[in-house]
Amino acid sequence: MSEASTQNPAQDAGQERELTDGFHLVIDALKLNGVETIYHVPGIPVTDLGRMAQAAGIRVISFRHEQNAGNAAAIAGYLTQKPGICLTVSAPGFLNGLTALANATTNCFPMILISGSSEREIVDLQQGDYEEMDQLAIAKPLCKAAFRVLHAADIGIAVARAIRAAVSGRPGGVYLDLPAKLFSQVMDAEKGAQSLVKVIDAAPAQIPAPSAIKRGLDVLASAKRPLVILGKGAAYAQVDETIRTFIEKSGVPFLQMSMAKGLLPDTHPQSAGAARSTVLKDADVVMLIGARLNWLLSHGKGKTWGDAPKKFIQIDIEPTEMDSNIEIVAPIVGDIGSCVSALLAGMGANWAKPPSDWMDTIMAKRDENIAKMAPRLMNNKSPMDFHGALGALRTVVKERPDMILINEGANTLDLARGIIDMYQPRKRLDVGTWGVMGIGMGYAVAAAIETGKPVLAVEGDSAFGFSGMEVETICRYNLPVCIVIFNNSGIYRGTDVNTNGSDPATTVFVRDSRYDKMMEAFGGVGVNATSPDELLRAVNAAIDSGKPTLINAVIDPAAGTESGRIGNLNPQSVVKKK
Ligand code: ADP
Ligand code: TPW
Ligand code: MG
Repeated sequence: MSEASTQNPAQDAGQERELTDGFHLVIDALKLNGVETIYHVPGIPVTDLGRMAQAAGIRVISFRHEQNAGNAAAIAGYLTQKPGICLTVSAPGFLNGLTALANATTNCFPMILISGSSEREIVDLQQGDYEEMDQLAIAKPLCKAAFRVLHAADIGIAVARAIRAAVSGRPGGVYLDLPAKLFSQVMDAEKGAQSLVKVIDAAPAQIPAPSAIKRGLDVLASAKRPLVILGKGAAYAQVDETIRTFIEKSGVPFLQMSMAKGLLPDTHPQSAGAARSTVLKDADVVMLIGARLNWLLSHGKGKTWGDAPKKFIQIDIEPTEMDSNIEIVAPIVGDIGSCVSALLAGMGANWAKPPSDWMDTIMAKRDENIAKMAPRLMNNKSPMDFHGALGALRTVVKERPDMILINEGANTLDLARGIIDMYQPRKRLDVGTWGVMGIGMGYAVAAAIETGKPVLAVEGDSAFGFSGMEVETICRYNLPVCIVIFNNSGIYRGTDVNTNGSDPATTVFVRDSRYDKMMEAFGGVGVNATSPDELLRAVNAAIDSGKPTLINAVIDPAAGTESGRIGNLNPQSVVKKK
C-alpha cells in the first residue's frame, strides 16, 4: 500500500475507493466546461486552488490587484463569449474584484467572480472571523446572478448555473461564493465525477418573431434618411459577416459606437463616423443593433438628435431594453445573429437602397470634416499635442489592423476614439458604459493572452495610474504589450494652480515625470518620446520586438480640455464667494 492510500479512509475500510475534494471538483468542473484561463490574486482560502489549477493545466495569471484581475476576466468574456474567470480571496480581495464584476455586468460582458469566503457559522453570527463578510449579500445587487455552494456535491451544478447565467440572454457578471470549508470537503471520487455538469448550449439562439422582423423592415423601407447604429453588443455577437452583408445590402449609412468601431472598417464607404452630428440630427429612421439609448447616445432625445421626427427600430436580446428611454416603434427581440439573418432573408432581392441625396449629404460632410482634421494630425510639435501624437498612432493602427487597441483617459480617450480608425472587429477596448478609469492594464493582459495578438494601450497619465502596477505582471508573463502614456502631467491638463496655499492643485501630477522608468524596473523596455516621429518609431519597434514596452509620450500640459468631450456632464459652480 502506498503512503497516500493509508490516509484514505475509504481504502482503509477495504473499499478501495478513491476520494476527491472541493479543490479538485472546482477545477474539474471548470475544465469540463472548457475554462482555459483564470485571472487571480492568491491568498487564504484559494492559494492552493490557484496552484492546483495551474498544475492541472489551466493557465493561471496572477495579478497585483484583484480589480485588474477582474477587468481581465471581464474583457476575456467579451472577446471569447465564454465567461472570464476571476478568482479572489475573501472580503477585501472580493471587494476589489467586485468593481470589475459590476463593470462587466453594466457592459454586458460575461464573467464569473469566484471568491473564497469565511465560515458561514461565524459570519452569520458576526463573531469576527478572519476576513469576515457576507459576500453573497453584497454581490447580489451588483451582478446578474449570485450563488453560494455549501456542499462539495453541489459544485458541479453551481458552476453550470454560473456559466449559463453569465452567457445566456444579456450577458453579465456572476458571483460564485465558495466558503473555505468547502475546499477540503471530501467525497467519493466517482460520485464527484458524476456530479459534474457540462453545460450544453450555454447561450441558446433566441429567434425573433417573424411579425417583429416584418415590422422592422416596413419601418426601415419607409425611411428617406435611415441610419444604423452598431453597438458593442453587435461586436460581441461575432456575426461579423452577417452584419456586413446586411449593411451593404441595405445601403444604409452606419455609425459605430466606441467598442463597435472596426466591426466594419471605419473607412467603409457607408461609414458616417466622421459625420456623426449630421446623421444623428437629420436621420428619420434609426436602427439600433446591440447599442443602448443611454447617456452615450444622449438617451435618444434632445439637441443631439435635432428636431426632425424619428422612428427607432431596436435589435436587442433583452426585451426590457425596449422603450427604456424613448418609444421604440419596431422592437426586435432576439440574438443579433438570428435577427440580422431574418432581416436579410426578409429583404428579398429587390430591396430599394435609401435615396442617394441622403448618402451624398453624409459623404460631403464626412469629407469636409476629414479634410479639416488632416493637417492637425500631421503636426510634429514638441512637446506634442494630442493631435500630433494621435496622428502617429493612427498610422501604426492602419498598418497593423489586427493589433488590439486599449484606450482610457479623458482627452486621451475622446480624441483617440475620433482620430484612430479601426479596421477589424473587437480590436478596440475601452472605458465602456461607465467611462471607468482603471481598465487599462487588466484589459491589456487579457487581450494579449486571449488573442495572442500585439496590444497597444493608449493611456492618459491619470488613467494609467489606476492599474499601473500591473506593468510588473506584463513583464512577468512577457506579454507583447506596448503602453503609451499621454503624459500631460494631470487629469485633463497639467496647468491647474491651487488658489489657496502651497499644496499642488487637485488635478495635477508631478511635472516631467518618467513613467518609462517603471517599465525598466521590471526588465521591460522604457522609452521617452518627445515628438510624433519619436513616438511612431518607438511604437513600431515595440510591436516588432514583442517586448513589454512603456513609452512616456510627453504632451503639452496645456493641450487638453476639462472632461475631454463630455464637459457638458460636468457640473461647475457658478457662485462666486465673496
Ligand atoms: P454601446 O455602449 O456600444 O452602445 P451597449 O453596451 O449600450 O453598447 O449595448 C449593448 C447591447 O447589446 C445590450 O443592450 C445587450 O443586451 C445587447 N446584446 C449583447 N449581446 C447580444 C446578442 N448576442 N444579441 C442581441 N443583443 C445583444
Ligand atoms: C474609477 C473620473 C474621468 S477621466 C479621468 C478621471 C480621473 C482621468 C483623466 O486624465 P487622464 O487623461 O487620464 O490623464 P487626459 O488625457 O484628459 O489628461 N475614477 C474612476 N473613473 C472615472 N471616470 C473617474 C475617476 C475621471
Ligand atoms: Mg492626463
